[in-house]
Amino acid sequence: MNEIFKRHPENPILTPEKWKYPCNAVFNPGVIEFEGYVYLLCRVETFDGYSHFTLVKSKNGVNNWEIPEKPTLVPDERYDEEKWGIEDPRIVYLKEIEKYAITYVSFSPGGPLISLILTDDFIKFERKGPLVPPEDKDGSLFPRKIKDKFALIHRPIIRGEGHIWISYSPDLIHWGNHKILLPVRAGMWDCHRIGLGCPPIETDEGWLIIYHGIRYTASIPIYRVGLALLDKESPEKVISRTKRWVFAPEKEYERIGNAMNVVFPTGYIIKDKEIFIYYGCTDKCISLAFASISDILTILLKEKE
Ligand code: BMA
Repeated sequence: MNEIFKRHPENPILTPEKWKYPCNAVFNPGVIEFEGYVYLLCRVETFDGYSHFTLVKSKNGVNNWEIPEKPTLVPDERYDEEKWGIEDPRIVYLKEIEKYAITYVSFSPGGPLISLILTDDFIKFERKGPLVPPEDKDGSLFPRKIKDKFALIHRPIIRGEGHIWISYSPDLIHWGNHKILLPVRAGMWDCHRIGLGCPPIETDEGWLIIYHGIRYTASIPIYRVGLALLDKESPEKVISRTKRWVFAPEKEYERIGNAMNVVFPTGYIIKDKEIFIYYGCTDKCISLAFASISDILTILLKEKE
């Protein structure tokens, strides 16, 4: 298969062995460029099984990571929904309120749900609480309002089905206009569950969506990656979606770890017309893959629905 994503030769770029305190896993990071650095808000799992976030930074986004001695954000006991940990952050800069929005999974005893934290400096964090009830994961806001509303992509589990949904809000508190955006596809590689990977990326052709798709095999689920393109001003209109996956677990660090056969993109940066995707591998470590944006859009426009 002609792979459009190339793996970085230094993969995996971050592992638990590089951490400054004992942990079992470092994976599924939220990613943003801030003050000349690439910031990765990493999900870190400790040996009690709970997760928290640690912010690491690097000038080139590949190596020389500055890793702090202590976690950055730990579950807050005043918030019941964080009782079983916080997981899988996605970060966008929200133009209209001039703040960074971190959507993350807070693991309540009632199930996982998506919560919101706002920050403008990555030092002080303002918890805004849950956006949607459980069971819900893989949430990201769009980086700007659409037709005067904030928009959220998320993956509720309803009747056991895991489709990607879109919802809108006037104030980041009240959510409505819920619609299935991308359904699972019976019989295909993304037939069992799908979920947003990186936050939506605005391109000349529309919103680029990088998502993970799951198929259960006889032994274990396999997490692979697909692409979709959404209309700029009405993102619930899907312009295109790749039939085949564009990235799949192949390397040992993508196949064997805490989980097996998992590549799980959660953030990106753009440099010189290339997109760099940061992805969790097997719920254990973090890797980097890159592709040309024009190659990605060419594939998507060829597959227009
Ligand atoms: C999903 C999430 C991710 C995890 C993935 C693979 O449901 O919980 O945190 O990386 O499964 O195990």
